[in-house]
Order: sequence, then structure tokens, then C-alpha cells
Amino acid sequence: MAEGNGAMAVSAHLDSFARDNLPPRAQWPDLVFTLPELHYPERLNAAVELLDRMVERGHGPRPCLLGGGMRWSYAELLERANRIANVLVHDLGLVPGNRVLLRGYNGPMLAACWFAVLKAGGIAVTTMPMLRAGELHKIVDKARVGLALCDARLGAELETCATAAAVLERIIYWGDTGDSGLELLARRRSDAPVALDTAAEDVALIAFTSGTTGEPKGTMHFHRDVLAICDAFPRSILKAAPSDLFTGSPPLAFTFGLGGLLLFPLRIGAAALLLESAPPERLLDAIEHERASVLFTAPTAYRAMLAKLDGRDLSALRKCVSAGEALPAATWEAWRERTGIRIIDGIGATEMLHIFISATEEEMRPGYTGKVVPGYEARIVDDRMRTLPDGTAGRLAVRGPTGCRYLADPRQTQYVRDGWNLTGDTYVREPDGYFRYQARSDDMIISAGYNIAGPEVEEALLRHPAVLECGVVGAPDPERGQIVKAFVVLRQGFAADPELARHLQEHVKATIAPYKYPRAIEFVTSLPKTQTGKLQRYRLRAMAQDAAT
Ligand code: 3UK
Repeated sequence: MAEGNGAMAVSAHLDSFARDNLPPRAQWPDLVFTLPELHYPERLNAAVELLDRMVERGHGPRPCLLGGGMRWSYAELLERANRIANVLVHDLGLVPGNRVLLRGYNGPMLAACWFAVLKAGGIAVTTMPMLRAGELHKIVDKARVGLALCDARLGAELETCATAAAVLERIIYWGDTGDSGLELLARRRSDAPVALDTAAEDVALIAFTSGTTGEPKGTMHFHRDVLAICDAFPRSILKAAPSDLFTGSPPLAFTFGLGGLLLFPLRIGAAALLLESAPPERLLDAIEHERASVLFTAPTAYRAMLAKLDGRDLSALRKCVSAGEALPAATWEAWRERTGIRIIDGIGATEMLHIFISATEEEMRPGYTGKVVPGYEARIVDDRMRTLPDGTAGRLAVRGPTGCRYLADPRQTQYVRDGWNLTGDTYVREPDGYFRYQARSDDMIISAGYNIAGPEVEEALLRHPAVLECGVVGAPDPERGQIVKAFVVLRQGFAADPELARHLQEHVKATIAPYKYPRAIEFVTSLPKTQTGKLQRYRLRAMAQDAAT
């Protein structure tokens, strides 16, 4: 057992790798459990709470997961999860604490595998479908993964990874008709309940994040954390109902998607439509034809859908959540005008597992992320962790029932200081408790001594009818140190010429303080994005750098 992790003594994990690689307790964030609903027993298996308990309470016959041509009730999902858990234990020799890599498109089978791993006391390491062998290799190495469950259609990159990564010994495929396919193994095994008696602080999942740059970091989350996120944002802000059908775009490998599309609906007995891929048209189809009522997606997707709303019937849609990037007021307003729905913005992070600042529809204020979610605390601090006065931009520090614990990573002490999680974002807190996003702390542009937040300029540009998407960064400049440079994707029907560029500059000057206007504008056909849909400003900075030299 690792030094300083004394409370882990009751762990159900026989493989102590995750526990041994937690940061020392002194480097953990403070965990605060202020709300009674965020108190959990010491023994807790999140999958059992989300599945077995729901069936016990009578949800068995109710619709649970839809997608990939399947429609599973709660009872059916539980049965699948138990069978796969039995396969993991009896056919594949899973030892509690072993990491299991999951690779698949969003769909009921991926979800069943996720629950099976947790039920058996394994640790789920879900990976994005788009990852290639090299990226998978890093994850497999870091998390020491010996076993993978994989959608047969996504096997190639994982096979390549396994050839190079000796630790990955076994890959089992679903959607594979052969006699070693997961479905066949599962049918042969019993559906006897599997419910390993895990400790609330046993690691349940390792979610990898590379942010928008850099080496991947594994964030470790406990069984308790899985329930805590269900009982925080969804309960006090989202307030969905058991009759809701959730859908959206983020992969289940991204904790935004894991929570929004799987954990949150199941916690309340609702259903989820899991889409293998979710371009804007597919999301609109899901709302129009499958009557999805709660939508989780990113700001870019709201903008892309706005351009395709004509003739669409969105009457089923009740609630919209946006996260991953700042939601510009212009997008929020346009969405409300067209659909009548006030988007719920919310900032979350892989390190925090899910959303910790947000607001209900009624309380949402465009251009602001919201207020601290009940159960969490947030403050704005300077470089020495001193609280800054309201109205002053500084570093966002948060704490709550969940928090950052990197898997064996020296960056732990950058993210967590004095018990607070530093998300890397610059924010302003207003006296009435609303938080306004400024920029990633390392994305602030400093031009001729002025601090300029790229997203604010982006927001101004987005208010111009010609602009579909844009990214604003600092470009090197001999006189000003940096100048504001905008990369702009135009809407159909607008010509990328110097006249329009001048037009856009004037538009920004007329919208926000003139010194913030983009002195350089480059028209592009697309912007570099991460697999979670975030703008990669560091790549724009490199493009700006190249163009300047
Ligand atoms: C940025 C936002 C402004 C911010 C995530 C909801 O995005 C998620 O996790 P990541 O680890 O990135 C975290 C960073 O993304 N961000 C996220 N949401 C917002 N900035 N407004 C927002 N609403 O820089 C943050 O530090 O990829 C989001 C739930 C779970 C998540 N993992």
C-alpha cells in the first residue's frame, strides 16, 4: 500500500497498481462533502448503484439504452453487464484492480462493457474511437493495461498497438461473429449478478486527457466520484426527468459524454440514445425523429445546428447542455431565438470528472458560465493562491466531492495547490456569484501591454453574419510583442477577400474595446480541433508564428 493512502486499507483491489500510483495524500485536493446527498457509504460499487439498484426499484422494464439498432431496457442492460462481468472474471481472469481498455463508438455494447468492468472490480480505461496505435500505446503503457474489449470495426489500430506494447496481452472483440467474440462468450456465461464489494475510494476509471496540448495524463476517479457527479450538477441544475431521452455527441471516453449520456440518465431512470457518430444533422434527426429531449454537446455543434434548423421539428427538445469550451453569448442568444431553449452552459474538466460551475435555464446569464454548482466551491486567486476581489481576472480554483488525482504524474502539483484544483482557466467572479470565462490562462494575448482574451474577440467576430467559426491567438510582432490574429471560417456565400477582412475588423472595433480588434485576419476552411472538439489554439499559434517568419 502506498505511503499516506491509509484510508485505502479496505480496498477490494488485489491488483494494487492504481492505488500505488495515486499521488500521495498531501497532494490530493481537499474533498468536501457539504451536501447530505453527497454522503456515501464506505463500500460502494457505482455500477451496482446505477444498474442493480434501479432494477430493484422497479425500473427493469423501462427503456434504458438505444442505439446501433438496439433498444435495451434496464433489465436487459443489467443482464448484459452481468454476463460480460462473468466473462471478465471466469474466461479472462480479471483480478480486481486490473485495468481494462475499452474501445468503441458510443453504443449500448460499450456501455455494457463499462458497467461490466466496474461490477467485476476492474478499472475502466475508455478510449476515443479516433485514437491511433501510437496514442493507444501511451495509454496502455501508462495505465499498465493487459486486457482490452474492442468494437471489431476498430481493431486495426489496437492490434498495431498490441504488437508494440507487450503489456497488452489480450483483445476481445464485440460485433465479431467468430467463436471468440464477446457476445458468444457472454451468452455462454451465466447472468448471475456480479457486484464486487468495492470501497468507495477504490479507483473505478482512469480518464485520459491531453488537454489541448501535451502528453496524456491519466485522471483517476473513485466509485464514489461516479455517483457524486450524478448527484451534483444533474440534480441541482439539469433537473431532467425519468421520461427524458438523453442524446448528444461527446464520446463516452470523454467524461462529459460519460456523465451526460450514460451516468446521468441512468441515475434517474431515464433513457439515452447513444449515437455512433453525431454530426449536427444526426443530432437534429435524433431530436426530430427519435424525440430526444435532453441534448449534451459543444458550442461548435450548436452553431453548426443553427445553420441547419430550417424545416426541422424540435418540439421534443427540452434541455440543452453546452460544455468543453466557452459558449459565446451570441450562440446562446441565437439558439434561444430559434428554439426557445435557454442553453445550460457548464464548465467541467476531466480532472474534476464533470461540471462544477453552471446555472439552471432560468438563472443562466448569456456570456457567463454560471454560478458554482451546489456541493462545489470556487474562488479566483492570484499566483500565490490569494483570493482576488470580485471583478478581477485571475485563476479559477475549485474544490468539491471530486478532484484531480493524476496517475503517477508530476503535473499533480501544478493542478492541485493548497487543496484547490487549478483548472488552468482565467475567470472573473462578479459580486453576485456569476463566473465569466476569460481564456485558458496560457492563452491570454499580451499586445502592447494590454491583456486580451482570445475568446472575447472570437465572440465579437461570431456576431458577424459572415463568420461561422473562428479562433483568435497572439501572433509575434516586433513592435507590440504580440498582435491579435484571427483565423476565420466563413459561412457559405461569403468571399474571403481583404474587403471582408477590413469589414470584420471594423465590426470588432464597434463591438468591443477597439484595441482588441484583430490586426491580422486569415481565412481558413477549418480550424484545428481536439477529438473532444476543442479549438487547438497552440496549433493556431504555431500557424501564426510560421506566417510571421
Ligand atoms: C474548458 C470550458 C469555458 C476549460 C469537460 C464538462 O471539457 C471538459 O474537460 P476537459 O478536460 O477540458 C477542461 C477545460 O475545458 N471548458 C470546459 N467547459 C467549459 N471553458 N466554458 C465552459 N463551459 O478550459 C476547462 O479547464 O477536456 C466538460 C464535463 C466534463 C469534462 N471533462
